[in-house]
Amino acid sequence: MELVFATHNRHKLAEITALAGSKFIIKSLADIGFEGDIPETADSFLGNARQKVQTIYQYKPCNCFADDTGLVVEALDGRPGVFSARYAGENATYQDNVKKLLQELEGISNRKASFITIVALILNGKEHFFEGRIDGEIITEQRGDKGFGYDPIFVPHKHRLTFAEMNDDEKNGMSHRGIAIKKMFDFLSH
Ligand code: ITT
Repeated sequence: MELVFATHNRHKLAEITALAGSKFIIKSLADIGFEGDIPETADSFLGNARQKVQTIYQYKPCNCFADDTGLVVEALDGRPGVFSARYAGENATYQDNVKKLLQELEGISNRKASFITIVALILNGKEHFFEGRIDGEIITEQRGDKGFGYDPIFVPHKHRLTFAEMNDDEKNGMSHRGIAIKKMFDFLSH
């Protein structure tokens, strides 16, 4: 079965392609010739995931999905949340965002945080949603150079390594995105 993944994020594309195995063929936006921007202006993960997948469906009706993810930090009342990509400003890099978060948490002992992913799927014109979440904590210094985004400062609950110190299989096996995508693949397999 072919599915178009509505993302401009190459790290996400690599993670999901690894999870797809041989049953699902994941097509990128480049594969369908989509080069435009995908708006994500909603105030919830679900709203943004929906906006992304609908943008692609309107461009080309097909079976497609999108993921919206954010890091929710308890001591910061849930920030950066839906603003995770632009926490340090509109054109912020991953490093800018990580540094800003570490600064905001300086001197704060409650380091609890969760990654939350909502996947929106359009299958034969009908929408479906899947959620994945992993709890953990934000450490005080960056460790590891794999993964992307906030991975170097996030250690999942009951683990010692950051996501940026894990290989793809390890991260995928427990991550927010891995959980949500596996739910979608299970749904599609039945
Ligand atoms: P698309 O919307 O094109 O899929 P994006 O990078 O904008 O790509 P999101 O809005 O879902 O994706 O993610 C917002 C930010 O959250 C992203 O820029 C990263 O900084 C962070 N993020 C998302 N998934 C992550 C992960 O698995 N590990 C670490 N940080 C992640």
